[in-house]
Amino acid sequence: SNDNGTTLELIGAPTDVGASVRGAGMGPDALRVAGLPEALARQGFTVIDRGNLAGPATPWTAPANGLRHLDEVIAWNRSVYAAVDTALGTGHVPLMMGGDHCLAIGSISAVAWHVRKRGKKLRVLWLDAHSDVNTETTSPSGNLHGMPVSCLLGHGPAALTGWSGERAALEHDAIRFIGIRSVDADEKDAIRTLGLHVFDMRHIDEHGMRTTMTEALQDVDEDTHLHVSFDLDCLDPNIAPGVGTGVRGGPTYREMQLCMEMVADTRRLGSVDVVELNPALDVRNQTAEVAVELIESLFGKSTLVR
Ligand code: 6HN
Ligand code: MN
Ligand code: MN
Ligand code: MN
Repeated sequence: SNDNGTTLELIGAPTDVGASVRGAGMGPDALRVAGLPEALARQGFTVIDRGNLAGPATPWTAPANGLRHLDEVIAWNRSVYAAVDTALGTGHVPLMMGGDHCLAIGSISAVAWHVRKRGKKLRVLWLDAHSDVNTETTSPSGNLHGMPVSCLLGHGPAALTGWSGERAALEHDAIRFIGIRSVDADEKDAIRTLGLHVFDMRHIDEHGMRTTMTEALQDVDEDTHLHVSFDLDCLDPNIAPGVGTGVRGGPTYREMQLCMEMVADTRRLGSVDVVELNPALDVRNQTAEVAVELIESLFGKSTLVR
């Protein structure tokens, strides 16, 4: 048979609770409509679609103490944490389908716990137009999808930071940002203070995606667990209009496909988030279809002819 021995678990987290634009809650079903489970099964994976997690409705209230919908964000992240934890505990590769990017807090916290328990090294690739490193004091919006990196580094409300008894899920040098081009003034300070490793669009323009990915994947070895947190607004809005906070000037289709292929070449991919897909803003589900094609590349579908 065509079985490659790896089981992928698709986990839907249908919520826009961390955003201020409605619609990301339809993301998981749009990915299914675009054929994600079938595409991965064609590549030889055993695919288990866990369906959609349940959680509170988004109340659409104003931020309180700099944070919008904190209780609901906590509830959603707890169920994401539990589902990702279960998948990893069974030896499966979790693919969390958001939903907005605040859900990476629960997802990556679960990943970090398993990686630590196994004595492995974690490398997170944060593919995004934004750096998502705001806090309740710096955020211009109060939206928690702009704060997951801070929470994962231990800076944020207690309920979103101390997941497994550790202060922080991530050390600053476990993460690489790729495709960044919209960073708030205080986020720039945070990037400098925390010593984060950023490959912004200017870097990709000047050095190309090949060099950028070689750098971002430096020191990845057989003991490394690679996690890809793929915010679809990383892509240029020309090919991915279906996102709530799009920013012009992102990677082309082929640049992002090369990025994904170079991740696949490491054979160290262990977990994935696909977030910020907003079908209400999409054109004939094209962003979901582009996402499916890029995820196929991420899991090893190659454009190499030889
Ligand atoms: N995302 N920096 C802005 C904010 O509100 O903090 C935008 C964040 C966007 C977050 O796309 O995952
Ligand atoms: Mn993001
Ligand atoms: Mn973003
Ligand atoms: Mn460093």
